[in-house]
Amino acid sequence: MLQETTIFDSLLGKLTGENVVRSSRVLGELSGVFLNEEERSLMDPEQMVYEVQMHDSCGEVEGGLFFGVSHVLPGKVGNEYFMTKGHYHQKRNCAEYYWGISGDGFLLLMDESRECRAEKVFPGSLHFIAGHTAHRLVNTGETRLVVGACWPSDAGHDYSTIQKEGFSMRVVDQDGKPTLVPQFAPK
Ligand code: PAN
Ligand code: ZN
Repeated sequence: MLQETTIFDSLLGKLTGENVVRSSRVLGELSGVFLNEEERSLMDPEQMVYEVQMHDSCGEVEGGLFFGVSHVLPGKVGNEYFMTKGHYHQKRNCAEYYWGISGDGFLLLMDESRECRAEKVFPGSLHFIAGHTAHRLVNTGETRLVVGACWPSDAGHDYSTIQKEGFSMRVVDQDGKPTLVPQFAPK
């Protein structure tokens, strides 16, 4: 039997065909993500911030893999660039690969002691995200930031820790330049 093919357009970072699942996040559902909540609430709640296209051919089984592409749109809430929610993996020891496809930005990486660093993301950049490391993409450019990803299908996503505690760094526009600023943990 001839199976429908899945196509990954490696220039545009577009994934189509069989077993592709798409999901998107709009500003209205990103409460508590950006520092300036008031500014966010004044913006269009339907404004898309990012979209993920994922190839799921095995489900969340042990030993499986997921392949995805994240498209983070250009934009800012106040002076803070559009970014993903960010997460630890539910299974903390699960690692992940990211690679830059198009656009410019940063990958924020934070370990469980809240030590945070940023890696520059650009077309061709490769990023190994070790286990026990929270990760978030930030688009500091004027076009979409498109980033490929591959991770264990049983990794799961823990969003609640980041929702509660945040990252210890934010990326903001200071005098037209992306700048990392410390963010103290909420009490
Ligand atoms: C990525 C992320 C994607 C969206 O596929 O899920 O960039 O970010 P959030 O999941 O933080 O909203 C990944 O890291 N998967 O494990
Ligand atoms: Zn992940």
